[in-house]
Amino acid sequence: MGAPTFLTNPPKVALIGGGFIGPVHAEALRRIGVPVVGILEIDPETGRRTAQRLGIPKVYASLDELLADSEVGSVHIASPNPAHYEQARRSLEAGKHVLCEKPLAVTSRETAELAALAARRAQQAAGVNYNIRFYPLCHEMRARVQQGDIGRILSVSGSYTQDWLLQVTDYNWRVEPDGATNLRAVADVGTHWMDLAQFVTGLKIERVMADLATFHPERRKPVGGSETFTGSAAAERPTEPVKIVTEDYGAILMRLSGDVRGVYHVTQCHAGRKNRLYLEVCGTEGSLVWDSQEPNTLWIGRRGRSSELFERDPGLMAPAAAAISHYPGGHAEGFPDAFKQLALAFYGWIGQGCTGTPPFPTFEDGHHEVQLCEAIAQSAKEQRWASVG
Ligand code: SOE
Repeated sequence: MGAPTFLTNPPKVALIGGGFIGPVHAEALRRIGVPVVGILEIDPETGRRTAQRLGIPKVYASLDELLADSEVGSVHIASPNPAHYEQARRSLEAGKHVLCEKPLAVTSRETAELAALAARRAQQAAGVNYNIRFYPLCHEMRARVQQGDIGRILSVSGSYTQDWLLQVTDYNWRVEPDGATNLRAVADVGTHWMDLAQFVTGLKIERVMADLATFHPERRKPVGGSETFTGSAAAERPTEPVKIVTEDYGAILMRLSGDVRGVYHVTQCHAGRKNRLYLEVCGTEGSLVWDSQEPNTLWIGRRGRSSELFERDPGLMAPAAAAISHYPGGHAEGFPDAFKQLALAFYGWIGQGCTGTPPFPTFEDGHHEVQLCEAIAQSAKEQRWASVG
């Protein structure tokens, strides 16, 4: 019998934010038996609408009200990035477990403080939602690297490409400066790529050299705002011009631990690429390549024999990867399943009394990602290599 996939007596959750990603958290939690009892939104009226849509019983008027709710044992933060720091800090201080969307906060001073606070509160789980690790074949890549299947790692490369901000009329809170690094594409999706590359290889990115570009120095903001991935719908509405300083594109050269070489690029203006993370890990004995838009297939590159396409099948996978793959081969698993698996790791760890190494991305990992963002911003500004941390 495998590990339970439906939890008994888990903490009850309050959700902050009901935009694009908050509802994905709510759905994942329901699938594993974790009740979502309340929501905090930008204002109570929006909160009521979201609560009704998602079937969440309570709407909070403020963070104070949410934190005072003794029924709530855990807080999921899916609000815009600049709000994360205060919400995460106060939730931990109130004794709640916290699962925060990425990036954990906007400065490394904030994330260092959050990581230290989490370390002092060892009985509370503190995670960052780098969900892409939880595609089963990403765990499989990590296991194959650890087993030495591809030998010594020589280089890591890839990209994270999207097209939902391609046009000047595409607008979302993410394009606005955060008042710190003011990074957007790198912070929003680049950190996913860097988290995955480091998770799979077990290496840390230590130095970076970055080139950033803002293709649209001015965008048209729909009056009344717009949601993530709703570019064309929002384009129908009246707009006002807004100056843009956050980057649409970034190209980053990297040195990882052991002097391993790396390079990736990120763009939110690549027509036809809806939401694609592409990762290649090259070693002395072979290579591993994964594409998030074909997440059930892993390409294994060989030199002296035929390369192979490995299809996700828990019966054929490494134990760590099989454990997070709940459907047999041929029954596609995707984005919502990765969320479910991260939530299971998070609440499974809480169920075991928060002991041992957390099997999910921690606040420490979230801190490192924000340090990376700062090094990337510094490198781009000064046009030279920058060290991380
Ligand atoms: C928007 O760029 C976004 O929603 C990211 O914030 C998510 O992390 C990614 O999964 C999809 O794109």
